[in-house]
Amino acid sequence: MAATCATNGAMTAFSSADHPHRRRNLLNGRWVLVSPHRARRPWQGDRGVPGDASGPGHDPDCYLCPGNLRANGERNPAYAGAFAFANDFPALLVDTPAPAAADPLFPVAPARGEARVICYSPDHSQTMAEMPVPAIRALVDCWAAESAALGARWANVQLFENKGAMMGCSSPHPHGQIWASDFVPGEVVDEDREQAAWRAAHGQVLLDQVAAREADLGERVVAAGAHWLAIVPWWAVWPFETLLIARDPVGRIEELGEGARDGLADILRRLTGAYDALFATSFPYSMGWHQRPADSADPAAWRLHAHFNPPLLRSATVRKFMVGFEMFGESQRDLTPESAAARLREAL
Ligand code: H2U
Ligand code: ZN
Repeated sequence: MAATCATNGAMTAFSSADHPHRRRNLLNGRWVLVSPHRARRPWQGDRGVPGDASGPGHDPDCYLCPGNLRANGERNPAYAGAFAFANDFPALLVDTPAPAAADPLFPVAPARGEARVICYSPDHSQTMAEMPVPAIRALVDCWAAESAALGARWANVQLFENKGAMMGCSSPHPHGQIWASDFVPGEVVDEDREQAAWRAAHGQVLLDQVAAREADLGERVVAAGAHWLAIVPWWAVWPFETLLIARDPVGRIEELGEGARDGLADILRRLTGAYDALFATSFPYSMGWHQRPADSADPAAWRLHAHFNPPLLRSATVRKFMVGFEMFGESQRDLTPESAAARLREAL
């Protein structure tokens, strides 16, 4: 019996690099199961080979390239930097009838908003990892202008990018999306609640404390600058998930000063470059900004940040699936956040 216990690890001292444990996400309140011992299991699944990601700077058939016709027949201008336009197939509409009073068994609420698309640059083939830093800076300014304009009209402005076919991206032309809504979506509601609760309990801004401690410890840091810190968070769910935290006291992207905008362009280039280098592929991800919504429970508790959630696990084609326990229980990971951060640092 004693031998069984020892094999299970119950008799030895706890090591977060070896023993299963749960970590709590302080931003959304949910738990993740970490099972580092499982990283040693054999893998006979898909191995695959990466495709060739390079291509022409302009594609005459692309809906997003400058001067081309979009799917709805509108023509893109000969734009030079980042270019935003109203999504031709928006998920939210500005003006739409409200549903009738609710039956408690079939809860329903109105949903209005605007959806926009941002072409990162005129170059059809340059992903963020390949764009020159000044071009990324132009994208940062575009995000900020869009967020300010939409934030004046809508309760929440969600900036995001789905990159790569694996993440459901519909066009290889580097682009992101904006969904602005008259409601605050669930993820932002959770972060608003948790950040407010943290400041009420500790008297400090949660992400300021996280950034200061992580910068000090270093083991989960991927890249750092005067205005930004990129870490694999303690509670990361995706194998190479990162959290990019603003170190200035800002809650929205349009509040970033000149230095922080330059710094953001620089760290985005380094972080996405490390991702591409990790498995020698144009690294797929879904990235999204989280910023202070209207009617926040505690506006001062908010710190602007971006999440990068990439699906890849072992190679350019072997991805993590959120199935089984993850789907029916809670999120789980094998690779520790600490070793993921070390591998990303090596790829910088
Ligand atoms: P995704 O690749 O993340 O799906 O984003 C592309 C968006 O671009 C998608 O929402 C819009 C789609 O509706 N789009 C246009 O608005 N016009 C077009 O001509 C093509 C695609
Ligand atoms: Zn294009």
